[in-house]
Amino acid sequence: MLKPVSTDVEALKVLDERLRWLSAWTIHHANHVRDNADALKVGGHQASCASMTAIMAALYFHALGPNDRVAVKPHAGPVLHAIHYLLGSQSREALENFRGLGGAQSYPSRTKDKIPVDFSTGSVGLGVAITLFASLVQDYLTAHGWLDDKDRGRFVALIGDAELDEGNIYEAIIEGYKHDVRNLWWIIDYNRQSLDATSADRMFERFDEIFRSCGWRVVELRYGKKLQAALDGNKALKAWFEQLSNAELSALHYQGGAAWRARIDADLGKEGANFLKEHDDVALASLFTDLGGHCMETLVEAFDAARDDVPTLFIAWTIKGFGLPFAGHKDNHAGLMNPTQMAALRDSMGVREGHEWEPLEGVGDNARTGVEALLERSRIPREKRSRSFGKVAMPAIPAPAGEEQSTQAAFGRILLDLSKAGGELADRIVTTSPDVTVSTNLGAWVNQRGLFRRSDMPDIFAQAKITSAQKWSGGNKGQHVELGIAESNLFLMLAAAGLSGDLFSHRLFPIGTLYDPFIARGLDALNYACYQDARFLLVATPSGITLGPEGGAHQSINPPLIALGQPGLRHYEPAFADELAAMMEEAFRLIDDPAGESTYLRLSTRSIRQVERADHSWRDGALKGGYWLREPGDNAEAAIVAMGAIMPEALAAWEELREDIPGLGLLAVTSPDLLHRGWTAAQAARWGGERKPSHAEQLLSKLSRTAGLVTIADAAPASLSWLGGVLGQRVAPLGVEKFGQTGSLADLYATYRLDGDAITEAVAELLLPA
Ligand SMILES: Cc1ncc(C[n+]2csc(CCOP(=O)(O)OP(=O)(O)O)c2C)c(N)n1
Ligand SMILES: [Mg+2]
Repeated sequence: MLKPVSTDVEALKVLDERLRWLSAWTIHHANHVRDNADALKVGGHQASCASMTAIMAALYFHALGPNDRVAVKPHAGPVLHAIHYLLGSQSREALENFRGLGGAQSYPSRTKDKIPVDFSTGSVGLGVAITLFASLVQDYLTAHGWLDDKDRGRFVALIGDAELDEGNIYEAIIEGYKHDVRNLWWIIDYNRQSLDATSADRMFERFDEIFRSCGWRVVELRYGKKLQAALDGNKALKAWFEQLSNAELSALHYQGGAAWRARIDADLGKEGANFLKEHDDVALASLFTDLGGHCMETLVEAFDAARDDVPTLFIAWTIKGFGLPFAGHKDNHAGLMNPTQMAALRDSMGVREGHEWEPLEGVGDNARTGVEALLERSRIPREKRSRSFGKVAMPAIPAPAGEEQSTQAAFGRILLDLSKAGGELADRIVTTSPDVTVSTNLGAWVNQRGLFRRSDMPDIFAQAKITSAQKWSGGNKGQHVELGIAESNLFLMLAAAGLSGDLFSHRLFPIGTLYDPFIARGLDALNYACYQDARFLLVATPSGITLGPEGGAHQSINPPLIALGQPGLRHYEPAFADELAAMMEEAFRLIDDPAGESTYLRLSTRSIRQVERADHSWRDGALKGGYWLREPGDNAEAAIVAMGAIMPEALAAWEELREDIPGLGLLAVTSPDLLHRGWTAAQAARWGGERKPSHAEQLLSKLSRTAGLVTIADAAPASLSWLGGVLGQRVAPLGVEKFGQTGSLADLYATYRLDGDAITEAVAELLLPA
């Protein structure tokens, strides 16, 4: 770790005030100064910003080194922009356009903001936890020899206290403890207010216990130097102060000096008299607002004292809206100063009207030199870090041999073959799974490549010569990160590993496996990963009612619809092993392509007979979302449109019907997601003058315009039924619309109408004259 730069606390205090002004002004400008054509609320959080300007000044202008990465509490985004504005790396134009198209984003965004943002935030709790997994990824890269010690850094999360109610934080620290994570600073802006009100008093002492028991050092910054000294010299006052509830404290902060006086007088009587005599109202208000999170000396000392790698939780006491007229008011979360209040703040800060945007406006000549020197010395990157793409050689991935296979088995086989063949891609794959490594068929890969542990973990069963198909030993060259059953952690791990090329300039190829229905359990974290453009391969298996006897609770219905609506994630659902091999090759390529994305493979445990291929012409279509498995006749009046594991039923129905219905086609859909995207993209391009039919249009235009489509998937029927809208063809949608139940495949397919009879009936109905 680098040593801290020498510090000028006075200059940091000036910067704290500058951040408070600039963040408040940026929000004010967007709400009250800039034209607002549609009269919609613009919003922003002046109180949440003011709460942590001192913390952020101490961090960015003193404590942070060039390799440290920070997740900033979403509603303190304007403070981060103000920091970069002072450093010269954010433009006035972007601040003037805060929350406008192309302007500084409402919440820090890695992809959309022009300043360096290490982690996007917005959905509270997730930005906190991703720092833990990013630290684990840093350790992984170091252990594998890709990251030098000099390039290692600390991972910092700036946290609103109400974020601590998000359960994903506790899931993460439990997992972190197992992996012995380090180099973390989590700093709580403990203003004891959430969005709705002041927060519950009783939880406070519990938080530090929870963290301590997960191996964290907890540092409480309750008092600033001035208040600490006053309370140390006055036991009665201290005892009185410490018994005030969160709500009482906040109310007193809001009411100010006279209220403090009245309350002390009422509660302490004679015991408080001398103290009150020594302080006028202004002094009282200033003294009691001197909490740890606003005291520069306290913050600098605390950060300097925590420079080892022990994960550290700082609980910095603050006042929400510190220094602003609504400080401490329970309703201040989205509160905005009115123009009169803003003018008063401007005057009190020595900012001249018309000079509001000047970075160091109001800073006197004496202080200016120190402040400028501090800005100059700040070691945080001014530019976005470069992203690593396109550097890894991609091998061709052959389809595993076998007349009968399931896509899940083929997935395990492909990884095993990749591992055995070796090479850069195989070395850069990191797999992870929330306690379903074996049941999602990662076992053979893990046997080959081992578990990742910072210190060696022997396989006790193997040492005892107990027969097992699965080796379970770990070491620092292992390539599988074992997770407990917490799907949110899986997605955060994929997000962090999927950003390795961005955070550390070393691309990893993360593969996460889980059961398809449990995607929903981590959905917001999945969305969060995609929102930041993390790149990974998600393999969900088993899926659908094809899981059979394992029952309804494990059968997934709607994930294809989730994928259809999820930007940044490409859904593929193969029926055959050769399709899967092509899709995995494509997924790896997409991970390493600047214009790529993540991929979701929906796989099945059902072993099915593989089709014979005359050539490779199917491959291109399969990667675009679909191909004719059985070519239709020209202008055919009907087609079966099928996806995934029920392909044998579709093929059998096609065989049965083809004599009666000449030209009947069978369209294998491999990605409703890609077909839909292509359809809308072609439409948008047409408005721009480009006339190229989408892949779905090309496929379906082989049929007559009046053709009927029977769509069938082991999923919600809406996954495919929309295809009728592409050319206006009629559709009979088959799929799963009710929760599944246990049963043999034949029984379940008959019950849920996913069998040949259902297809035959549906085709017949479509072909009946209206
Ligand atoms: C997952 C999620 N739920 C709800 C919200 C809406 N929300 C934004 S901030 C906030 C309260 C934040 O309070 P706290 O974390 O204490 O931050 P403060 O503004 O007090 O610093 C809520 C509920 C959100 N952003 N994310
Ligand atoms: Mg709060």
